[in-house]
Amino acid sequence: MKITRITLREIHMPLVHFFETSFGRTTQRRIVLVEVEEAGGAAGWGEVTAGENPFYNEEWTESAWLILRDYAGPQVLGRNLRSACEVSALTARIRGHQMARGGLEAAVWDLEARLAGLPLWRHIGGVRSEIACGVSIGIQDSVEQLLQKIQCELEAGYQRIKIKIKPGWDVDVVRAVRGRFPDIQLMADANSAYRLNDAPHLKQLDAFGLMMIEQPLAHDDIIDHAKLQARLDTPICLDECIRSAHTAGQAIEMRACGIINIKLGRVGGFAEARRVHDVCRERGIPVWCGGMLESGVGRAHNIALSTLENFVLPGDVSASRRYWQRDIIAPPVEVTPQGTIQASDRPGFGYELDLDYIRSITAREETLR
Ligand code: OSB
Ligand code: MG
Repeated sequence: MKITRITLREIHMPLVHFFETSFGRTTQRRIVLVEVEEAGGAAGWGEVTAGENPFYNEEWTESAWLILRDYAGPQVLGRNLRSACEVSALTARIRGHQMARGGLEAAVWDLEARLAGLPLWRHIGGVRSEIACGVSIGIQDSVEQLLQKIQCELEAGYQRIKIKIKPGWDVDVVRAVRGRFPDIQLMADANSAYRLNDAPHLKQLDAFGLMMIEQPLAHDDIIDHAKLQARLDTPICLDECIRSAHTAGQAIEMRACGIINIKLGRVGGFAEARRVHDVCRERGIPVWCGGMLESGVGRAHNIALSTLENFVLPGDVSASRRYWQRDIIAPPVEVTPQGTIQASDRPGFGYELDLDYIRSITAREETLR
């Protein structure tokens, strides 16, 4: 597999509804897509999951573009790869920037699956053709609006509800949701909005039977999460803190969490995501697949990842229509009335690219040869 061309595209896609977390509100995505081509003319596609601003982690659209163009791309271009497994090592000299590196890596996995004539999910070692889906619901303008949204998503079939919390939108909101929906699988994601001092406040959440509380403390602080977990009955799920199989192993050893959210981009691609998955499986830690408001390309990759054995909890992988009026893949990702997504049996990530639409929303494009 000789990589002869890498094309970067930045596309702009307005969200159907704004998405608000403790670190801010997003209304329009600026997404970097990576297309890799090999000598025989076959192509693979990946998506960089970085946000528009360096607020979730240190990466953003602009940093990803430069890392891909000036560092990660040149390391892979012209190489004769024996396997997609090599990509991560080729760019390992770059400190951090896993999302940029991961977008390129995922594109090569897609390409390799296509060349092998296999669906990506089988190519990475997936064990199920149907995945369980939950939704992540952002901070709303009112509690009533949030309750209405939850009602809608439950009617659509989604198996679990995640709500975003932050100081001032937490205990009372969770109480209201539990009051209205006593039996649903419910969890809360704080995106690092609290400090260890807030432990007594967060302890109140133990009363509501949450499946987990996701990343309550700082994005890079495993030790304080361990201290907090010792004081909470509710399992902590780490998101931002888990950047590699190594950090996952450390978090588990420190008892900083009972559950781990694996995001393909955050850990730098499929090879590392599988290693995180394996570490968690060996230590009895269940995992699920997180989302970053992906377009169809990243969404399709998340579906593939979710078919690995230890993805035993519903993930934040949901239908295209929750995000986009029109997705860049055809058909769009749809969810069954049972709240599942069927993995495609077509080669590669399993969907057609809507190239005309992609062209029409491309803000910049650059090809490395
Ligand atoms: O913490 O999981 C998160 C979106 C952007 C940044 C961080 C997160 C999220 C989500 C959205 O929760 C998940 C999705 O629906 O894609
Ligand atoms: Mg999260």
